[in-house]
Amino acid sequence: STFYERYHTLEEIYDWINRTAQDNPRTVKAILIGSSYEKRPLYVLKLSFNDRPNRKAMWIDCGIHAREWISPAFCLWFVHHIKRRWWRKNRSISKSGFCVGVDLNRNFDVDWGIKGSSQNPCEEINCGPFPESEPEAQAVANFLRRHKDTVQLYITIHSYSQMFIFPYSYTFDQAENHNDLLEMVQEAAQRIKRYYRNTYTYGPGAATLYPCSGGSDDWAYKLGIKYSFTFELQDRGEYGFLLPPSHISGACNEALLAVKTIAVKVLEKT
Ligand code: 0X9
Ligand code: ZN
Repeated sequence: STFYERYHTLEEIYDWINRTAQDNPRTVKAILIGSSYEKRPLYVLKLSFNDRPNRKAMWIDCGIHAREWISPAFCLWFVHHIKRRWWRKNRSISKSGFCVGVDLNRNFDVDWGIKGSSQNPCEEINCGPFPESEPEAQAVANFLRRHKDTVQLYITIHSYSQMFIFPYSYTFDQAENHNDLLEMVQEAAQRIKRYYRNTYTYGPGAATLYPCSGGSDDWAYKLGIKYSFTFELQDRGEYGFLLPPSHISGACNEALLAVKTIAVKVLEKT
C-alpha cells in the first residue's frame, strides 16, 4: 500500500505537512493557527495555484473527532490528489521510489544540475539522476541532434507570464548573437502590443526570469541552433496555469504572430 493508503501517527503527519510545504514552496504553505489543549501545533495547509488577488477559497478540516481515522487520511489524500492535477514533471519513478517525476526542462545536458534545479526527486525542479536520463528529453535531443543542420529555429512553448526568453539561462554571459535574438523578440512583442494590445516582456533567461541550467533552449542553442527561444504564453497570473478556454484563441494568435515575426527574421539572417 502507498503512504496515502495507510493511517499515520501524529508525528508522521507533522513530518508530511512540513515536507509537503518545503517541496512545494510556491503552491503549499503551512500556517500555524494555534495549538491544541495539550499544546500540540495546529496547522492550516494553504494550497494555491496562481497569484490572482481576491481569489475564492475552500476550507476542509479533518480530525475534529479523534476516533474517526479516515478523516485525517482523507485530508492527506486530498492534498496529494490536488497536487497531481497541477503536475509539472514527467512521471518517472525515482530510485528510492518515494517521489515521482523529473522536470524535463532541467534534464538537458547543459550545465546540468547546477543552477535553479534540484537533485531531490521530490522537488518540482528535479533535474533527474543524470543528463538526458528521461526518455522524453532524450527523444527530443536525439531528434534535434540528427537534424541540427536543417533546424535553424528552436521554440519551446510554456506558460505562463507572457515572456519571450532566449539564451542563456544557465549563465549570465551574453549569447554570441545576443543582439539578433533581442531584436527578434522585441519586434514580436511590439507587434503583439500593436495588434492585440497585450504586453510581453523579453530578454535572456538568466537576467529576465531566473538563472537555471539543464533547459532545452540553452541546450538547443549550444547544439548549434542559433535561434532558440522559450515562449511563456498567457496570462500574467490572473488565471495562471488555468487559462480559461475563452482565452485560447487570443493566447494562440499572439504566439502565432510571434512565431511568424521571428521566423521571417531568421530567414533574413540565414
Ligand atoms: O523554468 C522553466 O522551465 C520555464 N518557466 S516555467 O514557468 N514554464 O516553468 C522557463 C525556462 C527558461 N529557460 C531555461 N531555464 N533554460
Ligand atoms: Zn514550463
